[in-house]
Amino acid sequence: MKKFTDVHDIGPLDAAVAEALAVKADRFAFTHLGRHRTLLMIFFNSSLRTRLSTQKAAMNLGMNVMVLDVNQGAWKLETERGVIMDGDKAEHLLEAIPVMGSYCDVIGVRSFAGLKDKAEDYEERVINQFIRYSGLPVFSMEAATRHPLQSFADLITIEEHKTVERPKVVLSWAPHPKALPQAVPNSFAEWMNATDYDFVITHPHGYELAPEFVGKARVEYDQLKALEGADFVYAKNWSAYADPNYGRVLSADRSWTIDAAKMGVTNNAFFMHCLPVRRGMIVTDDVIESERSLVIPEAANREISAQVVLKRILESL
Ligand code: AN0
Ligand code: CP
Repeated sequence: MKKFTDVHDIGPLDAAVAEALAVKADRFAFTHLGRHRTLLMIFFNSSLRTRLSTQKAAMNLGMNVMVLDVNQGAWKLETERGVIMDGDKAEHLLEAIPVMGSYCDVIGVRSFAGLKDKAEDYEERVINQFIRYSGLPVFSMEAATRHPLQSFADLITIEEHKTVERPKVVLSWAPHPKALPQAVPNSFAEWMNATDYDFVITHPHGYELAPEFVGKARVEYDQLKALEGADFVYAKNWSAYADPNYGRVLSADRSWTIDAAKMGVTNNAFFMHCLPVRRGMIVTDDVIESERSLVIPEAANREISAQVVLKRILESL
């Protein structure tokens, strides 16, 4: 595998999940693969899970790992070509990428959407420059429009817990005080649409996701109706995608918070969220602490999704 930025890069999902379960059963079976190989993880944004789980996955494979927090201690990077660099950015990505690439064999990049310029975000300008100018395998640790390591971990978690062949999976918008990217819901929808699950998206009017991500999903504006009979409830906030409100918070309506009454209309559904989560906004304490909450196993599976991706990249070097 030369890049991992979306669902298509992983190939057939049944094979990917089977490989994930094999890796999970024996995480240290491939420690030889990463010998004398170096992973560089580059963060333009904060992280807890991605940072730790990806580093752990790389260590399970015997790799060396370097982490660069671009906004803490590195030079501020210009990402646009053709600008006169007379501001606070001391270095251009076009020099920084090949320099960073000269010290490693694989690059992971976290670069969130700026939520100001839709075209810039949806063209994935930052991670695409890494792919183009590093000459190395590059994988997304959440880019502007997708978070595929998260969606892969979500898929593994659903496959481990489902009790019917075709579960009903509901992606529900939930309130949050700050503007968040669409990457997690976009990506979750992209991966769910690649399965044969019964997949439903629910959100208030104005929060429609890009049509290429909604795909064949059913969109239901009545949250309670959407949740009826659900086997998995996947909560997430996102900011508006549609113009002229791109990147804006249109409402923080707490009637959309996932609580026990809403979980009561489901088919005793499991609750999922990628974390970090704001309690009282996205979900109530009792739901996230309930025995149907999968947030911790879901986060634990981030190590597994990262290990499958790194393993496939190492096998292709
Ligand atoms: C980020 C987001 O919504 O994309 C990261 C989630 C994994 N969340 C926050 O910034 C709170
Ligand atoms: N779910 C997730 O990617 O978490 P972090 O932002 O903490 O890495």
